Amino acid sequence: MLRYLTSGESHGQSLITIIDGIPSNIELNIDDINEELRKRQGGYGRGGRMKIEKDKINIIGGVRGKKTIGSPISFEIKNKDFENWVNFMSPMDEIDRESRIVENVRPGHADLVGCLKYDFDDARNVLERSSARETASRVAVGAICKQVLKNFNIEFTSHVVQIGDIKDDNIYDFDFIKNNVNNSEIRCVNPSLEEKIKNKIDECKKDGDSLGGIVEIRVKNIIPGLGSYTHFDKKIDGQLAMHLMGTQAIKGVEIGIGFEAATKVGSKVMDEISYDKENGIRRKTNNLGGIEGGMTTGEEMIIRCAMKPIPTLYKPLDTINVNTLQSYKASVERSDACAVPACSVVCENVVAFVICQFFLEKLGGDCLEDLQNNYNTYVKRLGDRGWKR
Ligand code: EPS
Repeated sequence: MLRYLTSGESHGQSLITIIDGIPSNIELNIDDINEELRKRQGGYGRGGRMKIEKDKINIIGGVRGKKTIGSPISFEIKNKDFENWVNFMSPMDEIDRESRIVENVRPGHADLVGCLKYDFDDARNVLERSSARETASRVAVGAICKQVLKNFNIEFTSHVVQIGDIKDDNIYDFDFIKNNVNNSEIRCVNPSLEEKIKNKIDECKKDGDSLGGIVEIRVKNIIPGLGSYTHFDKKIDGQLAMHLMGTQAIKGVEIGIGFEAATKVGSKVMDEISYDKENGIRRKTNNLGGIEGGMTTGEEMIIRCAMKPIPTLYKPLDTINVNTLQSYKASVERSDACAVPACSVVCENVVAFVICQFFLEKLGGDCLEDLQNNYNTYVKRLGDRGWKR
């Protein structure tokens, strides 16, 4: 079972991650992993922190001479900002708690309930871990998973389809998104919306407010049969939703046409099936986003995630002091006005982890060679049953 654990605070020394279950003999390209980390740091609307950090992965274990060896892979991503926070964050030295204490808990952040649950008088203990800084680790995990799946031609892309109330209603094909998304500062492939959205972010920032949005993740060249209908926790859509909802600030996940399916009659939702010798088994539409009965159909996967606006507001909302219970305006921490473009990179890599988990579960293999053999056997059997890439 492919799994990972992350540890580390936003302004601590570094983020530490261990992934267990990556087969041996997978060649890793460090530049590709760092490129994903760089993309996550970007996007119009980010705040001052991203000018300090230059995220890079430092692999510590589980890899030799650029190839995985089947052992747990451990890596570190340093927080450069730690230098400015040593006196407040050092794990084992005396620290100055008072100067960075957060008592006026921010609505929408984990601050209040975190303090109540873990019995803290300082929400810094909560926010340092609940911070979206941790998504750097999750992106690196996804980037490693992508390098496993690259051997089987499985590709990923993502883009921003909405920021605030500005929405891109166009439907794009996979390659168009992949070829254009990195040219946009907001990861939106509709150039006519670029300025409009950037102005909206600027306005919002000036007002001390923040913006959320919707991102779309696409997966190409997937095989049918990842996941299962046989039990709730084996359904790939269930696991995708769990991992995506477990990502900071995500409030909703849709597969295919998602919530819209509830408004239509069945005949306008189901993807009709056909067969011809040349193309094999085909679908006329892909409303269900490449998943039926908790299993991949082999059609492109289409997943959307709604990100709420970031809760740290420069024009703060009403709250209480968690210790005195008196009314105050919420604490203001340095933050981003909009992190939806970064969220698209994060969610894409979270999806890559889940796909890799199901892929390895289906096809197993301690090493790349076993995985390739199992893949070829399975694809041949599917071919005999009428499925074609
Ligand atoms: C975050 C607040 C900001 C963001 C941070 C998430 O950090 P800081 O308080 O240091 O300015 O920049 O995101 C990251 C550090 C990152 O790498 O994405 C929050 O409160 O969640």
